[in-house]
Amino acid sequence: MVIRSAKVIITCPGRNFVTLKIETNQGVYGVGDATLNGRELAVASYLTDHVIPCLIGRDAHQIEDIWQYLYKGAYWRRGPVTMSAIAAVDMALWDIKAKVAGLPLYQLLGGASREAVMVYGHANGVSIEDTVNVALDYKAQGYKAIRLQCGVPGLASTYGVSKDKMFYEPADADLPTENLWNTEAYMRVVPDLFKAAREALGEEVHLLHDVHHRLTPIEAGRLGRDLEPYRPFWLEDAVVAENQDNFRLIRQHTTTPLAVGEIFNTIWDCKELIQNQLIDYIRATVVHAGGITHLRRIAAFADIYNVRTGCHGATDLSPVCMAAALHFDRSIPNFGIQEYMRHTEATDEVFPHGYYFKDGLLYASETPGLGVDIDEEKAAQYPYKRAYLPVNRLQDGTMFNW
Ligand code: EZ4
Ligand code: CO
Repeated sequence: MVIRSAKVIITCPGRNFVTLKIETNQGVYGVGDATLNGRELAVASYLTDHVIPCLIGRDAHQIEDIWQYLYKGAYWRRGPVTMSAIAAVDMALWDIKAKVAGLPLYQLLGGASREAVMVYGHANGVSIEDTVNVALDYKAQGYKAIRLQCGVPGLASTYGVSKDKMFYEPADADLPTENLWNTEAYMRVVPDLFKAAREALGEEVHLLHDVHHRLTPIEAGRLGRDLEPYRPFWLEDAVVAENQDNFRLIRQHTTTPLAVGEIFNTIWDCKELIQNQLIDYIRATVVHAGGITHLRRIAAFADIYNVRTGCHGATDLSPVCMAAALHFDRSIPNFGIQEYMRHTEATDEVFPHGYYFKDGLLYASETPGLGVDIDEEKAAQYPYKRAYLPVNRLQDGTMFNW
């Protein structure tokens, strides 16, 4: 079975998505997510101009060899653009293989280690009270885990806090929005938020928080320690991670579990973090970390160091990536939790899928393949619209860590 053709489909049903569709000479096709938030067209070009010509005529079953060929053969390794493009090819080929086998993908990855996967939803509001009220709604909907973010007193806007309670889209403008940041005010409000949330929500539900890389290691150590009485499930992206030793410093000061990795592309971004047991959850995800093939390698490495997975699952991860993530999550032994943000109705219509949410869990599709498709006619109704993530500055104007 050889690859006959492949194309890139760009659509914007509320936000931009880039999707690769690979067709074989036997009529079977597969889809892969290639969306890189705010840099979508770079991956589209990488695929169309540089990868697709090398795929035509190859054996669609040789997933591992094609992965190695695209990674090692390019000479220029790693990076988000390259690894998202490789991921899209990898997802589409796994989709094809599972369709040919007549099995849902998790069956080819070793079968189910669990029936369904625990997800966390996003509760955010301008004030502590707002956020706690949204979290109570999530709890009433059956969520077992909830991420809490609230506005910082004195700051006009904060990344990670949306204006819309139902749908949250951080890539909000044609040119980047600029947010101002105040570490002291932030460090005061988050423990108060967790205290109020524990009191309102009780002991059972897991509570999470995302720092979005806005602290220094010693500040993160302090925040982790201040949150300990409320037993957070994790503290995410407490600091930037280019210097993996940052996490050693945090570890010395707190037992709050640490999660990082939504912007990681390969195992090399987290090798020291994992082998030195400096983190508890690795957040790398299918589309940005080289596809199912490479994410399985990361997870297998993490497993021997007691690190569990917590795949990124914000709205910029398309339903194609979410479908792939759920088969992966369902199969591996060291699954921890899966992030889940609802897509808009228009997105769900462009990407019909079989996975579904029930009682705080997501269930992978049981149809052969990934169990997700792209409706090309509907996709064509939503042309690409440039959109960027915001940038962050200290109040004196300095460009900050994040
Ligand atoms: O900043 O998806 O945990 N989730 C997040 C998201 C990310 C965006 C980046 O594309 O941090 O809001
Ligand atoms: Co995050």
